[in-house]
Amino acid sequence: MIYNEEFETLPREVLEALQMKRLQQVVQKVYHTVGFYKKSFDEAGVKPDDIRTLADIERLPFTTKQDLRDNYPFGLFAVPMSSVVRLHASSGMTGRSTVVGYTKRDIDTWSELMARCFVAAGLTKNDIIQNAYGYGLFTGGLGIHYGAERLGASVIPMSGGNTKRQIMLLQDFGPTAICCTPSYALHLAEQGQAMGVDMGSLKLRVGIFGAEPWTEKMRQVIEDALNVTALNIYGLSEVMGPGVSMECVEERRGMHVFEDHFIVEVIDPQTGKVLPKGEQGELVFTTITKEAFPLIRYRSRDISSLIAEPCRCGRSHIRMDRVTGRSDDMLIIRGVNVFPSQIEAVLVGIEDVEPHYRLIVDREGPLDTLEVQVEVSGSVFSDSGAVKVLQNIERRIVRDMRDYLGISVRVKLVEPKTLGRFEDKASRVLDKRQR
Ligand code: DLL
Repeated sequence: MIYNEEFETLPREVLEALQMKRLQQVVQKVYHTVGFYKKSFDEAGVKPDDIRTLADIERLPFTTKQDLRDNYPFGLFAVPMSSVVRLHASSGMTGRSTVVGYTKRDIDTWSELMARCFVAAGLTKNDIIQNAYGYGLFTGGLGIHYGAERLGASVIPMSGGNTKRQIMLLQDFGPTAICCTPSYALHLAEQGQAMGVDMGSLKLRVGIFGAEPWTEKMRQVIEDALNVTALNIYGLSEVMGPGVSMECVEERRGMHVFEDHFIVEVIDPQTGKVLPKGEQGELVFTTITKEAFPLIRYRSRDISSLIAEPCRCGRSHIRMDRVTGRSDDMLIIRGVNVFPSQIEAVLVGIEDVEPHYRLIVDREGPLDTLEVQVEVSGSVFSDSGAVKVLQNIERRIVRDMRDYLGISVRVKLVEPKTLGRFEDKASRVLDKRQR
């Protein structure tokens, strides 16, 4: 089944002609309405009229996360705030997070693309969908919610966490589909088992998992534990949120990028050169229909490759392979994106904490864990009430990480000069997770 048969199966030449027309429109629009783009196009020596073929997209400069931060909060919006009906933001402290806006039509498009995802997963209006992505500034909760409503399915707006209640609703309301991060799906399976619930005999038949990298092996484990068909969904707030691309249940190999709304390229992250289809590199997205927050050649930092062969599901849209990693140091801890620099910014704001730290990322059962090892100043240890002071510092770090970054951490305070020092580029992160 295909939600929007007309647009999802357009013959490639027709699709590319549509992309071309929409690209020209968006390039004109941003050049004339967003100061940042006028400047960056001028610096690159390219005018909107120079974009005459799809290949000309390569002449346009990239946009980076740093550009978004530099224009925080609304500097890249292409419409007045009176036309913006929704804001979302990535995790992070004020000034570091990225803020995205949507017009009514943008929300409408997003809802349709999410509805396409559900239909690609084999769902219909007769399904009951438990949405365990977080509601709030994160795009997961509301993005999924609006799409499920557009489809006409029954949504359980459960949001993240509260595992016992999730399991109770899985039993009592009988959802046929669940949406959450893959690691949370594993956690649910384990907790359910521990509560004596037969997780394989629930009504669930489909799981839609994304927001963090996962593997074929994890797919197998989740499918066995929950007795579902597990499908991969991809998206990023900057480009829209969940629903930029989605696996089809027929093939389950690669996620169809909704190319009537986005142009996807893969580049060499070092040189910025566009790579031929099939080669691994960094995904770059251009939005061609967004009104409030159009993005030109946005460097996602996600590493993947494109699959150009036609898919047997009938969709003509190109597929992207699983995201295998990132070309920067962003960590994804239980679905929350965080940069080590953000953790550092929190640490340096705390008295008696030195800027020498290590981050140990691991996985306990299905859940990501993050241990922050950090040096405290020598004076603390000579203090007669050292134990109490140390406890307070530890508590403060845990609280600030939760409040500012939305992550829960374990803290290990160590004496000055006990963590190694770096002569070259510091590598403060030890990621022990096996993807
Ligand atoms: O994670 C949007 C989303 C919500 C996608 C729910 C899917 C389901 P951000 O918080 O902006 O948005 O994080 C985007 O998460 O650049 C990838 O690094 C990672 N990511 C998202 N989906 C996948 C996936 C949402 N299926 C960042 N596989 C992206 C691997 C993913 N990584």
